[in-house]
Parts: sequence; C-alpha cells; structure tokens
Amino acid sequence: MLKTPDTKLLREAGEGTRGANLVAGNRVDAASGERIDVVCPSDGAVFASIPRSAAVDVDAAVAAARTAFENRPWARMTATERGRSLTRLGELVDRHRDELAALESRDTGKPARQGVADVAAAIRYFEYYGGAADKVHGDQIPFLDGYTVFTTREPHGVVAGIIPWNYPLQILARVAGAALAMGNTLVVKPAEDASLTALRVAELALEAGIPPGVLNVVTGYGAEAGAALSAHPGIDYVTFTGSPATGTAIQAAAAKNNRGVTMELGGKSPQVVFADADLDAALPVVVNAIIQNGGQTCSAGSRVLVEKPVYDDFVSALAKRFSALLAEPHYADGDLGPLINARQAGRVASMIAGAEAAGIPVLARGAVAADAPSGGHYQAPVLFGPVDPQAVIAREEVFGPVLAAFPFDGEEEAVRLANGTEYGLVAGVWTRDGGRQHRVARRIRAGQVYVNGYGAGGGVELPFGGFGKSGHGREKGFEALIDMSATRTIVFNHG
Ligand code: TXE
Repeated sequence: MLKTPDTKLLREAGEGTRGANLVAGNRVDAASGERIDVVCPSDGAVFASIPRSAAVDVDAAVAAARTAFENRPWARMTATERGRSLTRLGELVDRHRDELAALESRDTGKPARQGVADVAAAIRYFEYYGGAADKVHGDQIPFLDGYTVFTTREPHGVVAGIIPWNYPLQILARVAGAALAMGNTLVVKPAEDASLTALRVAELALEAGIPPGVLNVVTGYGAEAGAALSAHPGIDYVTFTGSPATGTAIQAAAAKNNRGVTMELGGKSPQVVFADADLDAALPVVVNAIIQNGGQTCSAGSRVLVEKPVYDDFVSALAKRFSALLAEPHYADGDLGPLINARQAGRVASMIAGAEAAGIPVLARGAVAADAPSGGHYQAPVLFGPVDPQAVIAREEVFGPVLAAFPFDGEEEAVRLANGTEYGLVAGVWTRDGGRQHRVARRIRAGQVYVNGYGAGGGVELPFGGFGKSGHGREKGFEALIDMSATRTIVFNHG
C-alpha cells in the first residue's frame, strides 16, 4: 500500500517545470518555441508549461519512432529483454512514486489518494506487460499434406497513443506497456490539460534501458499536435481514449491511411440494484463509482437502476451520502476534487441546470468546501431521481459527480433500461440470486460486467473496452497485446 505524499509536496509538485517533448531520447521544445500554460485545477494558478507542438514536431517524433522501429534495437531485443526493460520502468516509477503521485494530483486536481492509486496502477501495468512480453506466441496450423504452417505475432510498427487528461499516468502506462511489449515503437500525445507525468515517465523509460526513439512524447493541443499525429502516414496504428466526437475525427483521419485503431470512448454505465441485493454492500460502491476522480472516469457508474420495492430506501440512503459530500482541493485528500478545467466545469454545470429546467427532481446535493480556492473548478455532487430514461442526463456522459437514479420493475425492465443508451462500457449487477447474476450479466451490452461489485475500470489484467458508442478494441490484460500486434502466417511447402 503506497502512502499519500505530504501536503507541501502536493501543493508544490512540478512548480516551475518547463516541460519538454521527448523525441529520440532528447528533450526538445516545439520548433515554434510556443508553450502552453499548465494550470492547477484546485486553484487555477499557472505552475508550469509544456510545448505547444505542431505538425513539424509530430513529424520529428514519428521519424524518431520509425528509425527506432526500422533499426530494430527494440524489436530485435528478445521478448524477455523487452519485458525486463518494462519491469525496470515499473520499478523506477515505484522509486519515484511520491513525486509522480503528487504531480498527477496537482496536474489533474484529483485527490491525493487517487494520484497514489494511479501510480500503483501504472506500476502494475509495467509489471504485468513486462511479464507478458515473452508469453505471446503464435500457432502451428494443420494444413495440406506436405505443408507446415505457423503464425507469429508481429508489431504493427509505429503506434500513436492519443490520451486524455483524466488518468494520464495510468493510460500512458497501459498504452506503452502493451505497445512496447509487442515490439512497437510509440508516439504519445497527452492531453494539453495534463501532460507532466507522461513526460516524466518517458524520461524514466530511458533510464530503464528502453532505447531512445522507442517512447516519444509530444505535447500540444488536440486540433494541432493530435490531428497531425492521427493523420500522419508514418503511423501504423492509433490507440485513443477520449470523447466519441474526437474518436470519430481520429478514425476518419486514420482511415485516410487505412490504419487500424483502438477506441475507448467513455460510457453511461449502469449499476443495477435488485431488491434482494446486499444493499449495505452496494451503497458505498455505487457512491464511489460516480465520485471517483470527480466523475471524470470513462467507466463512471453514472446511472443507478433500483428495483421498485427498495427504490425509496436505497435512494434515500444514497441521498444521505450525497448530501455529506464535499468538493475540495486535491491536497485536502478528500473523496472529491475539482473538475479539470473551466470548460468541463461549465459543461457539467449546464447539464445539471438543463436537467433541473426539465423538471427532474434533485434528491440531494453536496457542497463545495468553504475554503476551496476561488480560482478552482469545483462542482458539488448531485443526485437526480427518478430520471426519465429519455432525458439528456440519462443518455449522455456528464463527466462530473452527477448520478441519475431510475426505478425498475423486474429483470426485463432492468436489462432494457441498462441497455437503453448508445454506450456499453461497464455495468454493475447487484443481486443474491445466482441464476439472475448470470442471466443479467450476459444480457447487458457492456465490455465489463461486475456482479456484486464495481471496478470503475478494473484491474490491469482485465480486458477493457466498449460496445457501440463506447468504442471498439480492447485494452488491458492479454487482449491488448493482440490489438497491439498483427498475425503473420508463414507457409512452408515441403513438396
Ligand atoms: O476530450 P477529447 P475533451 C469525454 C468526456 C468529456 C468530453 C470532452 O465526456 O466531457 O470527452 O473532453 C486530443 N485530433 N472524455 O474535450 O477532445 C486531446 O488533445 C486528435 C471521455 O477533453 O476527446 C486529448 O489528448 N486528437 C474520456 C484527447 O484527444 C485530438 C476522457 C482527448 O480529448 C483532437 C476524456 C483531434 N481533432 C474525455 N481533438 C474517457 N473515455 O475516459 C482533441 N484531441
């Protein structure tokens, strides 16, 4: 168990950092010299800066990744050696855990203990994919008489990873872990709001013995550096985590070059609570699944479906918890931090106002801590219910601490409501009935279904990804290694 960094470190982490792109193992500025201010979401103060990269900077990073791939210092290493480098990177992240946890927390505004949890997850990704690197192998396939056929798994080549601001460290680790384990080289474009830990981990990768050019990081805006990267003909595969709209743009850009993509695009994940469930066990998990990271989690449990006989009781217990919640700065290490930026805070506030204007009852509202700095982007958590399944707040991702409650009558209606959005990322099913656990878990269209629990993204070992608007392809676990590679079939004719 990692401990929370002290308050001074949390308040000062990264102060004055002049972040630099990492290209071919070198720290470089954007060619234009332009920079983006890094703002702490807890107080709105600028504390660092990162390069504002453009197409020319992306070109350099893709060229570096191409050279590193073609010269094959990485792909030619044995899989065991590649794995050891990733394991060493995990050890280095562990050695720098306080620094990284505090930096992640200050850069994103997430409560300190969430920053600590993110570091722990990053360590696990490097450990897991380090261990997995030499365990992926092909098949031997029976074929015509006189032939021997086998398959190998080959890296795509140069992979682009475009990542969001909600879990930069974790998502960098999951993308880099899987891509590098398979022998790809990588160019990462972190989100303009939170790039500092990705830059730091890329530096640590060099220390871990990962050759220069294998892991490159270029910071900048989505419409500039991100668009240039996803459209770049030198990229062989793109993996993206973010909004469906941006995912569509990235897929369109990659399609122009006929490149493959993995898309992880968020959700409107339901927690389905049946009347026979252990309600005391469900309650804290349902609350945590929507307030974790301020609700800015792709797998946030943003809908709670409760069977009618227990709806009133369960929802009043939820309301009691919501009323007691407080949005506080990251260094207070509470349950709930600020939202990432003014734009997201405005979006969340307007969705709440829209739901209220539509007449959806507010069952409970938490508060913003009285001493929260006025420059921060705080949103008090809100519980709505009963919510009309057609309402905007029932169908669209809010990406804030907003939970929508729905009563239901029996299994059929539960499944219908759970599947009633365009998304399909994660679901929770709470019931003591074993038959129903299986039936419902297999009828909900979600990439991960938890029975009597909820993982909000789950462990690094568990394949993760969506149906429908939540995207396609799978990250995490062994499945990510399949996405990050392609099958080559080799046919020998002995005739
Ligand atoms: O995301 P974007 P935003 C959802 C969530 C949130 C909404 C908007 O609902 O409210 O998205 O957030 C880069 N070409 N999620 O605008 O735009 C961008 O620089 C290439 C869900 O911040 O998707 C960043 O690095 N790249 C989510 C990354 O894409 C582009 C996590 C994500 O930003 C680009 C975040 C372009 N044209 C937001 N435009 C999840 N699934 O967890 C932007 N980017």
